[in-house]
Amino acid sequence: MNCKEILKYKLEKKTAVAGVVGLGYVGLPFAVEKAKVGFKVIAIEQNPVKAEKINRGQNYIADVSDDELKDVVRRGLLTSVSGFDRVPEMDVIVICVPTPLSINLTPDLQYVESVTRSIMPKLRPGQLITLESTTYPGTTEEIILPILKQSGLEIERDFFLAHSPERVDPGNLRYSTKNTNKLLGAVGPASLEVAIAFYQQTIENLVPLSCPRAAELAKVFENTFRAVNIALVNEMTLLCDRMGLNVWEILDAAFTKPFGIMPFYPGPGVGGHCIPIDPHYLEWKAREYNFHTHFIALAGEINRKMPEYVKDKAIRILNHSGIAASQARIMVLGVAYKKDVEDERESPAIEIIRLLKKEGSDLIYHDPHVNRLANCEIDMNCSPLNALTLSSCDLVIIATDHSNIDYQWLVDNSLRIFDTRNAACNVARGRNKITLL
Ligand code: SAJ
Repeated sequence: MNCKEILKYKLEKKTAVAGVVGLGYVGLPFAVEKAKVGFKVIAIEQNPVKAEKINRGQNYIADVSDDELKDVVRRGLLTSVSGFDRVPEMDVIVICVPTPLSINLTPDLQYVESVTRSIMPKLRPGQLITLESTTYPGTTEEIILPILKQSGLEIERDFFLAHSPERVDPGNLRYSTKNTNKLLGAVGPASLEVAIAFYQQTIENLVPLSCPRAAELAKVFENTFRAVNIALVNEMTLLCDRMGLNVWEILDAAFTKPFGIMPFYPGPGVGGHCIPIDPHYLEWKAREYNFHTHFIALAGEINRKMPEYVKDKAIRILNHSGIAASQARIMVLGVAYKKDVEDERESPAIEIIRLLKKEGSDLIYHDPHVNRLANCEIDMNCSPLNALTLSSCDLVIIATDHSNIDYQWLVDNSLRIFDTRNAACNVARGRNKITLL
């Protein structure tokens, strides 16, 4: 049997060893799904704290079941290491590392490249490598493949390579790693065969495509679609503000149309590790083809402007009560990048805090999911959410609409509220205290 046949046999018999590089919101759920169906999984996590937690069966990703993690670790089906020494034991290696942007919005593939360079010297015949990180079309074949070829092994004969973009929606209780349709683009027919044999063990519906670039572009399109539509409703917000109209009423009305429209809602900005980032990967790559992606550029500009708009409107609200921003105490309620998650990466709330601090306001925050905010410019602990604290605040800005807040109680106990998420839409009493985005 050749390498492809041996690998397919191991995958069908579940004797193959799966490797996962990066135990974040993508890697850990994937590793647990693989272990649950009986694969031995070796995870490479460069953060020793995370690696140690996993080996103790301690979960740190909200979308992963604590009990399922404990069980697969106890059964020896999932272990975490911090180096690449055990790469030769792995039959499949799934790369799930971050693909951030540099400070000037260009792709930063340092993690993908460094992981690939660490794998290469230990690559052996019979291994499949798949990249799950979201990236620009061309990464798999232009960055990863040339590095792996330095091993002297032959692609499609000795080793196999594919791109299968993650589609994790943190906090989504309906769609998980298992039941979310999964795209698959491989560098050749043999790689596609083994990639299908690998993924079909844990993913209910695979969508094979013609090549890795098709999968890479389809994924970035998905997130660009969201960024552009979010920017559209954010722009409507700015217009409605000028026109003295309630954008939430307008959008709710428009979304009563039963066809040909899809609900998106304005907000204080766009956060997370995907929507504010992924479209700029495509924008950057398109320049290579002398192509300017107008929608991506405009959407990014509008979405990035929202925190400044929130800051300006907050100052307006305070002025209407004769309060100078420099004399005001403001609570930002909710700092995670979206509702019911604990992740504050790229959260617009952080930018709003930074901007209002620059105006001299005294800022505090409360978020039931985020105990502390610490980055280069901000170091704040979560303040308690009680009547005493609220009575000391001239303004409460609802920046994230977490479900576990009693918004009627909040309005009853606040002086004035700037609701950037329409989170208090069901509040009847005290609506005169509320200003909407
Ligand atoms: N947002 C709005 N208005 C909206 C929707 C979202 O302001 O109508 C904001 C959110 O508050 C958040 C940001 O945009 O700050 C991103 O929200 P999101 O839910 O679109 O993004 P993520 O990063 O949590 O998850 C997305 C996935 N979301 C959905 O499909 C619903 C999906 O695009 C990807 O699978 C995932 O990013 C990823 O990993 O790429």
